[in-house]
Amino acid sequence: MNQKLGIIGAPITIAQPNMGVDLGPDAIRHADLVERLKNLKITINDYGNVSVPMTGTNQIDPETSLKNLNEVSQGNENIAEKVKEIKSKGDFPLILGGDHSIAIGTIAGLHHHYQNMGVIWYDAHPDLNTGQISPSGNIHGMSLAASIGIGHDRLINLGGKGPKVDPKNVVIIGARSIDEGEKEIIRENGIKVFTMHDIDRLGMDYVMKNSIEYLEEQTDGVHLSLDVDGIDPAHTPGTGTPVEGGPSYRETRYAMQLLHESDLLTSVEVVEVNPLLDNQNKTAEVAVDMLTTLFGEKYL
Ligand code: 4U7
Ligand code: MN
Ligand code: MN
Ligand code: MN
Repeated sequence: MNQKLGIIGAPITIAQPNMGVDLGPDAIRHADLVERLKNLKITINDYGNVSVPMTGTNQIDPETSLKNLNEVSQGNENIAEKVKEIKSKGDFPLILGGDHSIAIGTIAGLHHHYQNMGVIWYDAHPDLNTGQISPSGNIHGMSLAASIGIGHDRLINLGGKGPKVDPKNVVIIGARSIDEGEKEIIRENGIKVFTMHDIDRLGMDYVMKNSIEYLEEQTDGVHLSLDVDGIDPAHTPGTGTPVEGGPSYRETRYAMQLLHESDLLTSVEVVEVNPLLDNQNKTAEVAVDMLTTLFGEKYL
């Protein structure tokens, strides 16, 4: 793993309805992210937060069936630009969300640097909705769809024309809340998914090693998109769409350890930390434990 890290905050909040995800980057920094990474002898450039539109509504636009399309697109264009720029400098991009719509921007920014990039989507949800099939109209539930070229043109063509990732280069891990329309998209596009049942049956060790081997063979770079609601809400309560029955702190931390050992990842984002839903800032602390493990922090 590249030992020069470029951190950017991406505080989009209006692709989901709860107040407070825009404070995610600050909450994660407050949980000593930079200090802990520096202890690992990693060089850090913190570029601060990208500016994104903060005012939206909770109304679904009848024409697009989406909420705040213009504002979410604009914010993601800014994120894509910044990610592209720090990647060009040779930094390893670490993006702090913000709601999960930011993946549209980060992946768009990254895709300029790869021919065949892969994505690990660690999440309770597959985020494969479109305006037509979404039960909510919230764009944070559509970001993976947009990145593989499904959904509204504005989202698909953000930061460069067309799909950014081949659906065959995606592995979803921890899914346990999959909408009916999303199930169809998974089947039609041959997306590799390890649901919670798969993790229970096979164990996290097998699931991660299989995912790493699968992506290693066919990609030239792998982005980890870590939604904190992927982890069981017992450990990460401060998030807007928690789902019971997720992988534990230990299982997730072990998954991060295996990713560290594999040296597979070329960029990382952590999203959906909402400190207003968690007055202990426990969720951000867990996010930081996962990130430092990913970058080589050991128990012994
Ligand atoms: B997250 C949901 F209906 N699928 O689309 C939707 F359950 O980025 C939730 O994974 C989306 O947190 C959650 O609104 C988006 C819902
Ligand atoms: Mn998500
Ligand atoms: Mn989620
Ligand atoms: Mn969520």
